[in-house]
Amino acid sequence: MPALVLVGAQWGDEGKGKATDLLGGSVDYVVRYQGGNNAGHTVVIGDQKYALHLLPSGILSPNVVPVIGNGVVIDPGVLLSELNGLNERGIDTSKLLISGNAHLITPYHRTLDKVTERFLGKRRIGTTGRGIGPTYADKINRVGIRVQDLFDESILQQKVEAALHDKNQLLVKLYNRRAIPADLVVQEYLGYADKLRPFLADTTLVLDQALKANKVVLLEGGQGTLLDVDHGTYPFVTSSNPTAGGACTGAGIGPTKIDRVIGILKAYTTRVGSGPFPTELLDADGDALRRIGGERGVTTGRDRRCGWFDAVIARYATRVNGLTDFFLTKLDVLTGWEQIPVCVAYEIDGKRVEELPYNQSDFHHAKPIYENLPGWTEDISKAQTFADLPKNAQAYVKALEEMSGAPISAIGVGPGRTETIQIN
Ligand code: 2SA
Ligand code: GDP
Ligand code: MG
Repeated sequence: MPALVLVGAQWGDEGKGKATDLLGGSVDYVVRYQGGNNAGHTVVIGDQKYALHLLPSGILSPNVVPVIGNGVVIDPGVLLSELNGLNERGIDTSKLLISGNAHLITPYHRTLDKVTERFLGKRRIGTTGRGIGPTYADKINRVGIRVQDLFDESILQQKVEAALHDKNQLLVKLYNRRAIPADLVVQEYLGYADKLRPFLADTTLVLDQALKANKVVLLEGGQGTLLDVDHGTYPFVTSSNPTAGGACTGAGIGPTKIDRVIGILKAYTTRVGSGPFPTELLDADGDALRRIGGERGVTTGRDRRCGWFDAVIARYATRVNGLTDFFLTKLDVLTGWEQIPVCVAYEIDGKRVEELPYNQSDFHHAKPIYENLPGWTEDISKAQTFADLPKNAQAYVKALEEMSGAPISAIGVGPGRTETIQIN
């Protein structure tokens, strides 16, 4: 069986970590293909809760080879402390493979991320402040530092000096900050070389060989479709491609090898950071979704903005990712509402619009058109089959499936591994 992709269908935090963990028993490799430690993926196994940032969620499955692909940006200090944290909890991390082509986040990227956000004031993106945008900017600008550069001191020195040349001018003259000495960065980063060396691999070759040997490769996205730098709500996006196409470039796997693309879809909607959000609720319902759903950033601890389900977004995710199926998550959070509004289309300048507008201003003006679906009050967290769900919950799932353009193959009714209904 070839490769499959798991992608967030909304603005991230749909429950991708849990979904990857769920598939962990039936896959051989789990590859992170973009993003960095801006991501926060929570996995609950029994009474243990794990928050993963840089490591693929598959690292918690003993038979899985976890891979950090070339498309990821790595903060080496964060990576090592995440590995230590897992080792202390008895998780074997020795099988991890890291692409030598992945780019490194350095202290100057973190500083630039924070100062530019401050400088933008009200227009800020609401980034996680982890240096993600500036690191990808350097990559595209061809002044990035890659993992492989750690193993050649003189190359590292030259590259860090070249990268810092303009940045120090910016920091000092525009942002009124101290210059960052290249030597300090080089010394710190050389210190990571020996610790990372055992994990270094030609990951695209390893994955090609695995696929030829009929191994199953799962490509795990961070963030979500609407945070994609090309297909999301630009400029309120992350600086990489979480959508399915990004899985090919970020892991080095050709599209012909992928035969399934699963969209992880929350039964309502959340967003962290700035930017348009048509179904956002700034009332008691929004507060209730946040409280019941535990909607707080896994990386920054920020409250997530909450709103009703938006079928326009789900249809868009089906389109731009070529989704084969959805995992619907957090259905249990909606228990107790008498009526559950679902956004079926937008009203933009007096007109009904069924598809996500490509024009940014139109999206900013989009008003949700709601249909009210009847709610349920029964506890659904013990449901194991679709038939165990109350009739109104079944109807809610069926309605979402019809509106979203792809079948729902699993339903989450709680954060735990076993709190999942598999359909056929
Ligand atoms: P960045 O830091 O440059 O990637 O920020 C750009 C935008 O992308 C959003 N973003 C996220 N949105 C949801 N979840 C993310 N991961 C963490 C989590 C977030 C947290 O799992 O909870 O802890 O705050 C994530 N990472 C990036 C970000 O909010 C900006 O809108
Ligand atoms: P990710 O970034 O997509 O991996 O998602 P996060 O881990 O940031 O946020 C999802 C949260 O929802 C985590 O706390 C999960 O443990 C939790 N979760 C996942 N699926 C379900 C579900 O079906 N029901 C409930 N109640 N919680 C879930
Ligand atoms: Mg998350």
